[in-house]
Amino acid sequence: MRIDRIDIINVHNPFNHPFTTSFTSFVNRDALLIKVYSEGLVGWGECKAFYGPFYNPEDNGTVLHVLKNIIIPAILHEDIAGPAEFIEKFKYIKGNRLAKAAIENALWDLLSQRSGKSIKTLLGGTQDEIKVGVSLGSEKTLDDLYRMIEKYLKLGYHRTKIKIHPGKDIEVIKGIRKEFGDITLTVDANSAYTLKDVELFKALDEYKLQYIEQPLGECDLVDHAELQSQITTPICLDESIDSYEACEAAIKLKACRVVNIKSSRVGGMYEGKRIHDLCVAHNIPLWCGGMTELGIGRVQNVSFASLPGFTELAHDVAAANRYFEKDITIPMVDITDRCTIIVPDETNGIKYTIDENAIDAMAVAHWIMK
Ligand code: OSB
Ligand code: MG
Repeated sequence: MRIDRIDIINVHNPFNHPFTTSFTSFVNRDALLIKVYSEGLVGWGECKAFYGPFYNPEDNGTVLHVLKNIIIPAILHEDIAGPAEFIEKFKYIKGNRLAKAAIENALWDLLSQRSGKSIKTLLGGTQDEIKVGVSLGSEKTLDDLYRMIEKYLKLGYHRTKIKIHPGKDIEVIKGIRKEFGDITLTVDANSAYTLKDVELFKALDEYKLQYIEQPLGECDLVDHAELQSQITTPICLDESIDSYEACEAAIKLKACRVVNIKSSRVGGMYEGKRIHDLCVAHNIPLWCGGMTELGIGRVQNVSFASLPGFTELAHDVAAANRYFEKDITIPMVDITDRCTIIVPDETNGIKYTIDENAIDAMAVAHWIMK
């Protein structure tokens, strides 16, 4: 596929409700969209970075630098067979996986258009629909959080995940169990604790969480292994799994019993699939994580989550209206009455088109490289 031109569009889409984590409070999705022009076709990718380096070391500024100054100049007017060749070509660039994934995703889109096959088929996905859960941010009061939990339980979301951080953890969980009984509940600390908090995590075992997501620092695999050996609740790693090698190390060290794959965090769906296969081979339950994506990234997550290893656990791939009044795909991603999302493929006729008018309306900056 010859690369003729690449546009990067920075859009801001307001959240219908602020999303508060242990690291920051988001009021909008500030995202970079990637438009790759190739031989008469246009492939889209969505970069999953945020406006600052809070979740992982990259942010929109670093992505823009790496794409504009390093990756794009090296592929413009060149031929790239597809995602695998792209990843191999840029192996020499350390880290910067969100940047790589943004282009990689657009190449999957182009490959899909050229071959007439869905991304699900190209990846080897086997599932027709995926089971969704909800990730809820922190709220000012417990009552506000309860109302949010109630709202998504009523809509049928298969699992409730809440954000925790020091000072807002065990009491919140205790309260939720009291109010909502034995719902499928998980917590995500986004690295807010250290091994000094082991007693807290031991105390959480009583609340039968499905798993505890990323309790400790992203580099603390050894500490996660120590923590996992002292508690019965499975640890699920998110931030720590930033590569195939990191996942291999986590499995060897027994640092977790569940893995959340965000293909963007590991450099794209090609790498994500390799990690999926590794986890399946080790019987590690998997689910697909989210980054409050706009429609382009959300649809690609749906396709990725159709891989055979993503079975019992619900994904952080909600309906688009969980975050936004308006999105950039037509139709907006939505749930079925079973609270699943149908995976687009060649046979079911589900097709999302990119709403370029909506993108224009949300755009705050636009770079063109040709
Ligand atoms: O840790 O999973 C996370 C959002 C932004 C950054 C990190 C995370 C999240 C979420 C939201 O939990 C998942 C989603 O609904 O997209
Ligand atoms: Mg997480």
